[in-house]
Amino acid sequence: MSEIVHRTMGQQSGRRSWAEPWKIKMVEPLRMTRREDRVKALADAGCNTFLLRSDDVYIDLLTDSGTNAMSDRQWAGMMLGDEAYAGSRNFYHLEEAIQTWYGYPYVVPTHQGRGAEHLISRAAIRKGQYVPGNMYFTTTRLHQELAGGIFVDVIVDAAHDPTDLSPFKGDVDVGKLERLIAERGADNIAYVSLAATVNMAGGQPVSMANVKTLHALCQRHGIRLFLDATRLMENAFFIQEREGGYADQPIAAIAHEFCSHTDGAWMSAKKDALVNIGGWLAVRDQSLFEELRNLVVVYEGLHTYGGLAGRDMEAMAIGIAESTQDDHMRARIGQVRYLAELLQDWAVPMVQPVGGHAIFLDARGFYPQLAQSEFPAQTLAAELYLDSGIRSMERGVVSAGRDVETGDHHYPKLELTRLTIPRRVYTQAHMDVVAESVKAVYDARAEARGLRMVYEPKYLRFFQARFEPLS
Ligand code: P71
Repeated sequence: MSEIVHRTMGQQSGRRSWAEPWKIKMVEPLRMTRREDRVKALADAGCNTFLLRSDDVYIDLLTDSGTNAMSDRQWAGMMLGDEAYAGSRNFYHLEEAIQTWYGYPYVVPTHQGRGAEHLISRAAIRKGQYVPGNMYFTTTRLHQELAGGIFVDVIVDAAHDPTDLSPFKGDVDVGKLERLIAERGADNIAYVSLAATVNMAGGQPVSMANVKTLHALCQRHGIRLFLDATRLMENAFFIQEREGGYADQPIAAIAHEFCSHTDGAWMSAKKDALVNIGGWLAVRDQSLFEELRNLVVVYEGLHTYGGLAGRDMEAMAIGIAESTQDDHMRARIGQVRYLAELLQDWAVPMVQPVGGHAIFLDARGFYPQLAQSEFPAQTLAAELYLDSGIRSMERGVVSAGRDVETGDHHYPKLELTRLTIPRRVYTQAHMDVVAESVKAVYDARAEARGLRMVYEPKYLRFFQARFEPLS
């Protein structure tokens, strides 16, 4: 593990400049489209950006999931795939990387994050138990509910306010959690589900102080604390920047310390870990591990590949190490901030402070004339695509789905459209194009009419729902 925080060339000389710590070796052409093509493509896609063909997209900010550019070392690792059914050497490299950088002894690979969420939910939730978490994530909550759990949001109130500037808006409100434990009894809490950073809150971080307090509280009550480590390295960057005592500690050490306060973690490696596919689950308890290792062979594949090719595990092992590098993370989050600063100059409404992986535009701020049932964030995603072929993602009432008890829409406080930045993929000039397009859509905000949903699938409806413009 590196012991020092690396300074950029600019910082070493007291200058403001910095740049990406890599150069480009291979390029992929982008496709420009004309407005009339985009009108047709959007109608064919039922005004849902998930249903667009990527060939019809110019700059793809749908997600940072699986969209990363791999390094030359990762591609070299792909050639070293050991595609044995059992005991692939790449699995042992991955296991060692997770033990080294995250610190958990027992590792189960999965094909991606939701594969891991499925297994941990099945193994650790009894029907009717509560699962407190720092805001929901779509797939996480669904797997908890399918296992019979009842999700309870215990995030701090500030997380629900896009204008609140608190530095750690991902923190759990310890009072809320204590009240839940007092009301329901520790035995009726399956585990605490802690995500760092919190995707749906805008990529907001959890502080080290908070995870320490949570760990102590959970230990007092005999409740396990499991971490969604999907963007933990980004979270560690914010701790280094914002929390007293961490400025001189490398991200790697901060992340390791964070994990030391938890009983286990799962990860969608398609984010931080700089790969296109992969996930894992890792725990400290041997008997839980044995159950998970047994379940993985039912749902994913043998416990030394979990639905992945050997080459995927090798790329992941290398990507995990790269994700811990301070200069990598500074450039990654620096690019997100560059775009945010351009938009702030034009007073475009967005979640503040800006998080690690994306800009979350505040669709209510764009379209005060629309009711939430007219899908303001979905409308904004459609308008952005029409303007310039930029693809974003709705994170509002459509994503929140319906209440399992009442069947009504969940109406989340946050009605957001996410501009998600893939890692090491786009340049600063692309960010300029995006900023100008967002500004143009913002300037035309008074004309937006909203949408109605004309098709709604049963699970995770945002992926496949279809809409038509309201006239
Ligand atoms: C993102 C995704 C991918 C996604 C998932 C569902 C709807 C839309 C897009 C995936 C995450 C995540 C966190 C914190 C678990 C998963 C599932 N995020 N935890 O943000 O952000 O991982 O996609 O590998 O199954 O675009 P998976």
